[in-house]
Amino acid sequence: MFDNILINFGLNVSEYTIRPFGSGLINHTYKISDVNQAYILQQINDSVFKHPNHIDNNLALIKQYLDETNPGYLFVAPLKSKTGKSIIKADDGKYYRLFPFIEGSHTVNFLQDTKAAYNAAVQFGRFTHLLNHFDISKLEYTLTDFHNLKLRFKQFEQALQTAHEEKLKQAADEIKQARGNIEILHTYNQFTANKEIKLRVIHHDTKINNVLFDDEQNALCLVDLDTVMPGYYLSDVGDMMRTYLSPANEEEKDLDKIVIRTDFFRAIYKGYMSEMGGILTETEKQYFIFSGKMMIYMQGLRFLTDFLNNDVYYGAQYEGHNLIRAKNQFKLLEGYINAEPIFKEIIIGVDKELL
Ligand code: GN1
Ligand code: MG
Repeated sequence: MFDNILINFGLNVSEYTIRPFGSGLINHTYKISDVNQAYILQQINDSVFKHPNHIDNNLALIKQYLDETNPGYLFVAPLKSKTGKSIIKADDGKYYRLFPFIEGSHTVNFLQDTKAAYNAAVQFGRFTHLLNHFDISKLEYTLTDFHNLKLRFKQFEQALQTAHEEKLKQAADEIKQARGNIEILHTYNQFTANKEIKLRVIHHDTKINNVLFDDEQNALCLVDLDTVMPGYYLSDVGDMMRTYLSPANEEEKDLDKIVIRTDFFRAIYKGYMSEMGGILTETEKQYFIFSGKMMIYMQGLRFLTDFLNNDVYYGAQYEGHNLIRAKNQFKLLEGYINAEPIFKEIIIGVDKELL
């Protein structure tokens, strides 16, 4: 099925084995390997990313900038085909890219210790740091309004209008929680109106499995770069909070397993600030803790909305999957809010240490 694509990249089809790879929800990813080399082949989900060439333009511009300004930086951009294209429309009408597989790397789905969390936070901070002087007006928005909480809330309200009655009943508690936390949306509206909060080059999907690690838990590089575009740093920090603090992830059904590990908050703060502390404005820094609330709440809303919309976006592996995911995220949100006083103390402590 992938023969023509591989031929386009000059690979000898008969020598390669192909198997599904990773655990992303949106794109389809495969590892292609022969005895000597390996690649990552990815089909872009073009019902989500309507303009795959926008992704390509962004990555090419950023790659060029980083190569010029920071030659040693590992930025895993798609490879070019024999005809010089880094995105190929295959016979099935879908768009594909080929990436080099980074030897000696692996991804993790669960964080066991704070070293990896710290290293990942440094990597995400470094990325935005290195692109601090990059002209963001050159970048396309690969997904418009991707982390626009106002829009996500509106989509939730629309889903309430169209959802089946039975689903509304099943999700009654979560709908209540979504409404009960509306103050998060108000704070979001406040900071987006504040001119001191800058748009920066942001990754927008800082889940731990979007970082490649070596065997010593050093973060080698970032992957899943399709949502690299202008945004608020709160998106990146907030999604780290969402995915690093709890030992159980968004798929966990046993809500008792969702707890907040405050030492991981410390690792994220310390790691991210080691790169971005000198760059963020004082006003931006004031929203550091808020970032987690914003992203956990947004993800809870997105899963809940998708449940109400019959799983059209995320899909579902079992009945009620997206409702369970929403429950999970609201439980995480509750834990996060309860831990806020501790987070404040941690920030004061780390700031003193860094003085
Ligand atoms: C999606 O594709 P993946 O799994 O890396 C989603 C993120 C969500 C995440 C939840 C383009 O990311 O925004 O946080 O699922 N990406 C898109 O697991 O919607
Ligand atoms: Mg991913």
